[in-house]
Amino acid sequence: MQGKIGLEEHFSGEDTLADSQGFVGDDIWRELKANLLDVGDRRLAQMDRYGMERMIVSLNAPAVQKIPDTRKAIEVARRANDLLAEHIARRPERFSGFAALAMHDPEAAALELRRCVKELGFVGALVNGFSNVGSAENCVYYDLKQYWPFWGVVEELDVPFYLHPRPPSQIKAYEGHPWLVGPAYGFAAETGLHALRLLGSGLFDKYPRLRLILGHMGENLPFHLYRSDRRVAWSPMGYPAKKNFREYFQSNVFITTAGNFRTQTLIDCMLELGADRILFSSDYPFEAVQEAAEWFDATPISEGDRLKIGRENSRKLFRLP
Ligand code: GRE
Ligand code: ZN
Repeated sequence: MQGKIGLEEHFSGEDTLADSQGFVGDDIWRELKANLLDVGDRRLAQMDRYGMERMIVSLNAPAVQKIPDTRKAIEVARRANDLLAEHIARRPERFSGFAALAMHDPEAAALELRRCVKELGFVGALVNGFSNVGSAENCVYYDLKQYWPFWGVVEELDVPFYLHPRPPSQIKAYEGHPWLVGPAYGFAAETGLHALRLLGSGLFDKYPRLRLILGHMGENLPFHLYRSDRRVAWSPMGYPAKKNFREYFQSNVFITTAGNFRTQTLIDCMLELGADRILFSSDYPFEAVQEAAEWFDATPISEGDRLKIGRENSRKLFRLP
């Protein structure tokens, strides 16, 4: 399929580059590093070759979210956003941007998002999970009440918020099994839990036009929705939200195919959520555009659904040309 749009596609400047190094061996790192730093010919060659018209580009992980010092986090986010804007200005017909945000300070995050949308032309935010505020031990989640005014600004700006993984805060459970911490499992466990915290907090009752995007086919949640809904409905612990998780998934949540190029999983997501809520992505440069595209172009779904997932859902969601 030609004209695909991807929205979990990362870059880095020098500030946060080292954050991606620990996930791979030295041999892979040399190429990954070059791919992260380039928002130009290197990635355009891949996009051209495999029918990807546009990438909505975002900063690598955990980056800003892992910097305990609030002032420094704000500075690093701002520099990353300015650098991304320069990259996009060179090829605006191929690249768009998501804002990096220092969620440590919800007011500053709202201001930076407004600047990125209104002045830099970005189409939303991508944030790498909880923030370490003040120290590496203090892990702050965004369902907390101090974030609600921030979410009000996201709704007002009418742009989606992509909740992207980072390694889990509850690292004790992974002790002795470092291979589990990253994309093998910990990323999804952490991010799925954070998403359920947001949905179950009642945040989306207060701001019903908020849109949340999850990568990697929804961080395991589509597979688990039925059970989560059935059990919170009977929980004696109380459940603060007005609707069940499935209803929020049908009105407020989108998922992407980033890093999860599996037809069986896609079909489950289509059965649970419908083709209108699924968006093609690759997770470049942690994944190859080639693998994402060759799988997606051949996966046995209708051509109408392929067009929606590959392009049209994103075009509408981000008001792209
Ligand atoms: C990602 O962005 O999803 C990612 C990383 C690091 C390793 C693997 C991966 O940031 O998928
Ligand atoms: Zn990613």
